[in-house]
Amino acid sequence: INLRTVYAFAREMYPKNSKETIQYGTAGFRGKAEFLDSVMFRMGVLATLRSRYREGAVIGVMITASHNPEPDNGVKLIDPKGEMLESSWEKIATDLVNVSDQELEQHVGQIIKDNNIDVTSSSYVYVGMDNRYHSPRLLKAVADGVIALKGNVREFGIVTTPMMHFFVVAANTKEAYGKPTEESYYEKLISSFEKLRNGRVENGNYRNSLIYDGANGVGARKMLQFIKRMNNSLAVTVINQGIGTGKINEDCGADHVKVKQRVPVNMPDVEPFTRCVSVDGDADRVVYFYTDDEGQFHLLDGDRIATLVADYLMEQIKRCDLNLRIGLVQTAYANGASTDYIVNELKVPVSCVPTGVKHLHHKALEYDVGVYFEANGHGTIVFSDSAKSLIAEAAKTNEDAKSLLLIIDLINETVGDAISDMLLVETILNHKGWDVKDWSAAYNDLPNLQLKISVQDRNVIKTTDAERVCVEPQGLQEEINKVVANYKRGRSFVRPSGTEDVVRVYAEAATKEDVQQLAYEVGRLVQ
Ligand code: NG1
Ligand code: ZN
Repeated sequence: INLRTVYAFAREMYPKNSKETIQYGTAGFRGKAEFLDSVMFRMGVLATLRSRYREGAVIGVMITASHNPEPDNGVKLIDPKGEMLESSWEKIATDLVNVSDQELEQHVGQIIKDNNIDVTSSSYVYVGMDNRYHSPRLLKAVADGVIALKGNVREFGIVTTPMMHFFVVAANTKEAYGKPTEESYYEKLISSFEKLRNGRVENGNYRNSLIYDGANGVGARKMLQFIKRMNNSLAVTVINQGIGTGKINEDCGADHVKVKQRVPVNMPDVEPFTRCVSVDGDADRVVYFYTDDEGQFHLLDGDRIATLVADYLMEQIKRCDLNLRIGLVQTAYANGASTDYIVNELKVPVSCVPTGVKHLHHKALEYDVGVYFEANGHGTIVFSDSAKSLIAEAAKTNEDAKSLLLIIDLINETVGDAISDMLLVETILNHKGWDVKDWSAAYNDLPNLQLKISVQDRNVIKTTDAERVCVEPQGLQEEINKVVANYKRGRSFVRPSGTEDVVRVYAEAATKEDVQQLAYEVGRLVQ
C-alpha cells in the first residue's frame, strides 16, 4: 500500500474545505453537507484501518444526520459487534479529519504505526446512507477512502441506521443471527412479530391500525417494504413518505413531535385516540402520540415505551419463574413522573447516565435484562448471554418462555430501531388488550420544555452527575438552583449539545405556565 495514493485522492477529489475543527460527537461527525466530503473520504480510510486492526472483521459506516434538517449530513462508524465505535478511536477519528491535506499521508502512517496495523491484511467495510439528496455523493467519498487503502467495500444503498447495525452483526456472527441482507432483516422481524400475534390481530381495546409518520426519510420507505411483506397483521398508513416536496424531518418526524409536542404535518383526519407513531430521519427513534376527543395532543415518548416494555418483561419473566435481574436506564431528559413510576410502582432499579446511546447501552449491559431509552425514543433492550440461555432452556417446556424467545428475536439488540421498537410496542399492547388511553393511564407526565440557546462557545459549559449539575462556568449551577427552588416539582438543567451548535435547556414543573417561565428564566442565565 502506497500512502501517497491516499494523499493524491484527498488532494484531487476530496480536499479539506473547512478550517473549523469538528469533533466525533454523540453520534459521529455532523455538519453542513458541503463541508463533509473530506470527512467522508477520511472515514473510509479509518474504517478500513479499523477493520484491519480488528483482524478483518466487518466495520460499518452509516451516512446520515438523523433528525437534523435536510442540508445537514453526518457519518458514524459501527464496530464489529454492532456497537458504536470504541471511544479511544473517536479521538483517532477526530484527529484524522482535522489534519490538513498536506499532513494526511504522514498522519495515516502514524495511525498505522501506533496501532500496529498490518496494512497487507484483508479488510471489509459496509456502507449505507439515508435518503438525503447529498448522501450518494458522500457515500462515494467513503468508498473511495476504502479503495485508496485497497480495502473491500460493500455498498448497501439507502437503509436505516439500525439496518446497518444489523448487517454488521450478521456478517460478523456467522450463525444464528441471519444474513447481512435487507431481506433477512425483514424476515427476522416480521416472522417473530407474526408468530407472537399468532393470528390474533385485535384484542380487547387494541385495534391493529395505526398512522406512521416516516419523517420524509428512509424510515418511510422501509415501512412500505414491511407492509408489502406482512400478512395484514398490522394496518399501517404511512404519511410523510418522502415523495414530493416534503423535506426530511421538516415539521414532521420523532424530534418534531417530541420537542414541539405537536402532531406532524399531513396528519389525516382520524378518530380521536387513534394510535400514531413518528420516527426520525434514519429510523432509530420512535415516539407514539394521539389526539383526544377535545383535540388535545398527547405524547407517549421513550420513557413511556421503556416503562411499558419493562413492565411486560417483568411479568413474562415471573410467569416463566426465572430469576433474572431487570434494570432500566434513562438520561436526565427522562420525565420525573416516569422515574417516580419506575421507582414506586414497577420497583425496578433505574439509573441515569449522560446523553448518547453508547452510555445507555453500556450501563444496560450490567443487567440480565437491560431496558434503555432516551426520552426522545431512542433505545432498545439487551439480554445477557446467560439470560438468553436460561430462557432458551425454559422454552423447551414453557410457552411463556417460548414467547420471550420470540420477543428477543423481534428486538434489535445492537441499537435503537424505530421499526423493531414499534413492532414490540404493538405486540405488548395487543397482548394486554390496550388502547392509547390504557397505556397513558400508568402515570401523568410532568409538563416539560426544551429550549435551544445559541451562544458563542457552547463548550464553556461543563457538567457532571450525568449532566444534571453544571460545574462550569462557576456559579451558574447556584443560579439555576435558586430559580428552580421557586417552582413546585421544578427541575432544570443545561448542557452543550453534541450534535448541534447550541446549549440545550431542559425544564419540567407542575404546570404548563410554570414550566414555560422556568425554562425562560434558566435560558436567560445561559445567554
Ligand atoms: P445532543 O445534540 O447531544 O443533545 C441529540 C439527542 C440525544 C441523541 C443524539 C444523537 C436530545 C436531548 N439529545 O444529542 O439524545 O439522540 O442527538 O442523535 O434528545
Ligand atoms: Zn436517528
